[in-house]
Amino acid sequence: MTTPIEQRRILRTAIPGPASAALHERKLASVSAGVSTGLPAYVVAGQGGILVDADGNQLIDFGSGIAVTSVGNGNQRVIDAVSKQIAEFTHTCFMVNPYEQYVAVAEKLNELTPGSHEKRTALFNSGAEAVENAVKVARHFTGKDGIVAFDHAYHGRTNLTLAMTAKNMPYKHRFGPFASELYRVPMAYPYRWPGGPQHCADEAFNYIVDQIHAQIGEENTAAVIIEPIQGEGGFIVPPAGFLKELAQWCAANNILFIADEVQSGFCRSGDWFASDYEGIVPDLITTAKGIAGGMPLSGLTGRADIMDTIHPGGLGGTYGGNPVACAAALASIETMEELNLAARAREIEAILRADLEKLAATYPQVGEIRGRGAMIAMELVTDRETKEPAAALTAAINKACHAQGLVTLTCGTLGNVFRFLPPLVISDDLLHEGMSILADAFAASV
Ligand code: PLZ
Repeated sequence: MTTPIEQRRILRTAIPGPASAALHERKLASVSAGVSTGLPAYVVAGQGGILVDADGNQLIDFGSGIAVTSVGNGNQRVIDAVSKQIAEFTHTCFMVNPYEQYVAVAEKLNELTPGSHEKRTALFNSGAEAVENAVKVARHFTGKDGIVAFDHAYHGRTNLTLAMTAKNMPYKHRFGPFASELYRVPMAYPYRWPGGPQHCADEAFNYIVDQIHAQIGEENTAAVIIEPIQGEGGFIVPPAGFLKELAQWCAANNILFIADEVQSGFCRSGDWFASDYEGIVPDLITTAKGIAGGMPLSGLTGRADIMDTIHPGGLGGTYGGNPVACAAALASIETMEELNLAARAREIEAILRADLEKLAATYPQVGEIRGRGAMIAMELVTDRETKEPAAALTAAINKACHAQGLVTLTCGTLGNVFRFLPPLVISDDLLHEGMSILADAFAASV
């Protein structure tokens, strides 16, 4: 057993404290300036909803390392599984000598992802790598080139996925040229849809399919890729029915529908996958982040007829489906099943929403509260009429939360969305305390 970390916030020094500041000096002298840190309090331990820093401060975690540690840091089942696996063997390369753990994760993904059809899975290391492989598979299977992505999309930082990611700063700026045959269409974003939220689903759908027809041609379009709830782009939830209509149109036009569930998957949104809530069955689905309790692992799961058209050796990589990461995934998935973390995500939503509604009733800067499960956000504006994005206010609140030992994250193409991604095992007490810190931070920043 690891030493239990009391699930409460403790502030011993300023955040960051002197030990973190010293480490940060070393970071600045050794790590590329291109790799920045949101809150430079250096972590030495973590469990459940708490991160401990180098100065002994205990921080409340509302970020889960960007939606990764859904089962919590220090999850005993993950620790045991990983320790056992490390003692047995750490690596063979599945393409050289296979092992059961990889197969077991593939079986689980095939079982849990939407749809009861025959499926196949391939495992990789990062979300971006899963998305890259989704594009490779879609092009190979359809014999077509065009890939359609959305405004506010985030699919990764590799060259091909950057072509799909919508935001220039900091991701794309001066890193091009990017991969070709990637096209962008507007996102069905109810809060900012010009014709108003009630017309967003239909107008967006009609506009998008017209654009694909006119600019690419259905016969040249391999796939449409979408995050069922957009993550980095601002936790944008498309209007009810939009995803279903789009998926049906894709099917009718021999275009694959790819759901990027790297951020929204694995109980985060209150279901196993955000696609489940909308009742959509993607042809291909990408997963990562929450799948393996913090170990690097990602998956591409899809219709067997699509995934099995690839020639032997066409998919792979040295580390993809590493046995230690697979052991962590199996333990994480078991934890999610046993604790019913999808239901817990919905409870977290209820707690967070109640407090966010209070903020919205007090501050006109809260433009919209949205999201599902433990993937909730508020979009901040300077004025509810003009909806002018309040990026500076968002950054100020974030900074004020950090100073009080609450690890928070922002997002949004315009930097004006404040998001909540706590571990799904966090206690109610920590959620309430975090929300009261947020309320103080809001009051001090407006
Ligand atoms: N698809 C939907 O959210 C990763 C990125 C953080 P990787 N999002 C966090 C950052 O600034 O780099 C993400 C995602 C969706 C793909 C990815 C990419 O996953 O594991 O970071 O490659």
